[in-house]
Amino acid sequence: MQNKGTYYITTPIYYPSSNLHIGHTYCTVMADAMARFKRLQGYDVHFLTGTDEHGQKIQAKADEKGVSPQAYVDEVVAGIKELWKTMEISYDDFIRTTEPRHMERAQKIWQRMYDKGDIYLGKYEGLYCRDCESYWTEKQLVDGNCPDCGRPVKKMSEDAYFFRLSAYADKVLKLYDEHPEFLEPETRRNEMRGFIEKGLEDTCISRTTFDWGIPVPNNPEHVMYVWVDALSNYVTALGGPEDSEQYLKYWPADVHLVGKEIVRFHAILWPAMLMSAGLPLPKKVLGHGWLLLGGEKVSKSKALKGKDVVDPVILIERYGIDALKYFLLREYTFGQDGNFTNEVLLKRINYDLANDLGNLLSRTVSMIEKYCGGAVPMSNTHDDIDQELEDMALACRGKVETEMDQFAFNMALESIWQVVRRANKYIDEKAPWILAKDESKKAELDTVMNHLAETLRIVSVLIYPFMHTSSDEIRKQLGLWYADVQWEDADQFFMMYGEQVKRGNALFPRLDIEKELAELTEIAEEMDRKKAMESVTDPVEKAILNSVPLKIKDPIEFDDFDKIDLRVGTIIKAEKHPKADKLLVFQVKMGTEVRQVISGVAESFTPEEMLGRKVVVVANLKPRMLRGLESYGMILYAGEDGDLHTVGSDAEDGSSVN
Ligand code: ME8
Repeated sequence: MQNKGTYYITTPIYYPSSNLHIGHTYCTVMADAMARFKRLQGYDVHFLTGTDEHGQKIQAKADEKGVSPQAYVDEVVAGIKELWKTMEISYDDFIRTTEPRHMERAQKIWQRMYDKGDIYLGKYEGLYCRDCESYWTEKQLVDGNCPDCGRPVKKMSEDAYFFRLSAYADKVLKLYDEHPEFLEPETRRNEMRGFIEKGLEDTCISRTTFDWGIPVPNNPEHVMYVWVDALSNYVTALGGPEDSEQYLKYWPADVHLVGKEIVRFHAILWPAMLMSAGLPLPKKVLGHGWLLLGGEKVSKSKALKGKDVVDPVILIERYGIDALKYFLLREYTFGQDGNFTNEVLLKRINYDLANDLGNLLSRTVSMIEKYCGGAVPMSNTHDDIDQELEDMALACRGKVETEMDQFAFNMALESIWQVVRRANKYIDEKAPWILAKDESKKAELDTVMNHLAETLRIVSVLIYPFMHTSSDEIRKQLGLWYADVQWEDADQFFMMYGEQVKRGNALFPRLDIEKELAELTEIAEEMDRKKAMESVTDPVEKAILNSVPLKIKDPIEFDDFDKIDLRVGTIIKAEKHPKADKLLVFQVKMGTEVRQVISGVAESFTPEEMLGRKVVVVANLKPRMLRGLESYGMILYAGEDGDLHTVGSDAEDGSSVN
């Protein structure tokens, strides 16, 4: 395979403030699919992801938990790495901003900017959102709150270093003009252009109010603003800014894939920092849209209220990695926001994966086993329908390449699924089960089987970047387990003659959507409750939130209840029943009347323990003989057999209990 050069792709480095959700997974899955696609095409790919571990928010989270910030991030980062491992994310490097390799090199980038004269000491006053680590002006606030996350902002004032961002406004605009491909989609470019044209002010890039950050060179009272620290990761992970093998090989990055809310940092601050530091600029910043839940961004900082599970770990456990990856890549249009619901996920799994792809595989393999003894036959005949399927399958690779060049994952998958659906239709049109009944149609039947096997082989190549586990399974069932996936093989049609197919498990079992939705709703509600609990300190509120309905008997009418006459009484005599070990015999004084009442509580109480106790008696229960002695009523007890308690009252003997 010819080497096509290098390809360096990055995801944002995520905040390890808490576990990641489906939104982070979305971005990483896109980057992974692109990295795998480029590798398959023959590029020398470097795929970087990581974690952005400094800043006040992390420090505050650690304080809340009573652990050091480092211990806090270590634990969350371990979970993030575990998630990527479970999802088989093929990153080449994982950068943590607390690693010395990053911290030292980020200081070098700072120093280069300082030496250029672009960093100076001043005073910062502004409205700060701790959650977004951003300063805002009064005008930018929405209803007095942070325009990004909607949380309250705080007035802050501190000595701070400033970066001469204003000096780079024209240069960044020129970059957009000369290299419009630097920032896509176009809507984001227009937004950023508008933002810059309103006037760029110098930006504050150090903090003194906390110390969980990279010390500023020569003035360790200050730590670097977390965005200057974080953005540097794309260079530091390679060994830059100093010349090093990886840095020279992969920098500048081919693409920084980021969510639309952080395009501002990547398309304004980052190129300005790099220009100042005298370093080459990345080739492209690509802003993707958000996954929404009920119209709102899925996010870590807002407690979620809803019935949809957004925890990727749970979804993967239930439906598998490929189902989730396929869904994320197929359902959403790059650059746009899209609603996430469990229902659309489950429908995609059933319709596209179980019905379309899974069926095509199981029908093909079982028919080859049944009609051809398990070996893929030669294609000896040929008609227009065969040709149409062949043409469509062969044209697909080019379409996928074009669509992937646009990051149109959904369109690439749709193109592949057009082939899958065409192949299923081909089976219905050719009706092999009828051909099989007629000896004279054997050659035609062989052609059908051959075309199906070849089409599936091409599909197995084309889906590899998106869902490699399913690709492997298809190839196993087609008897191709021994052959590596080669991108060029999607351009060949007749490669399968003689391969031994073998039926395996269903690729994607069909789901009972109603049942799954009910279970997911239960899980989501339980998670919501736990999340709400985390922020509640008041014990009463905690108890109310924790309240789980009791399992109780069927409701009764008030009239039914009113028939029961409950009275307070005092036990004035207690003794064992002469003929029954489990029974105690009491004389209970209830106002004017003293009654004999017998209870089966000898395993919980001695007669002495019961003597003198106030109890509540069901006074109008019909009398009953118990081993030769009459009982006139029933005493109420609480608890389980063996651990019973009397139910008392301070009220006078004989009083009614209502
Ligand atoms: O911003 N839909 O980290 P972060 C789609 N540390 N994507 C989403 C999403 C959603 N609802 N929610 C999050 C940071 N994302 C900084 C980045 S980079 C130098 C520093 C994805 O943990 C999306 O890619 O808040 C977004 O940009 C990223 O997670 C933000 O992750």
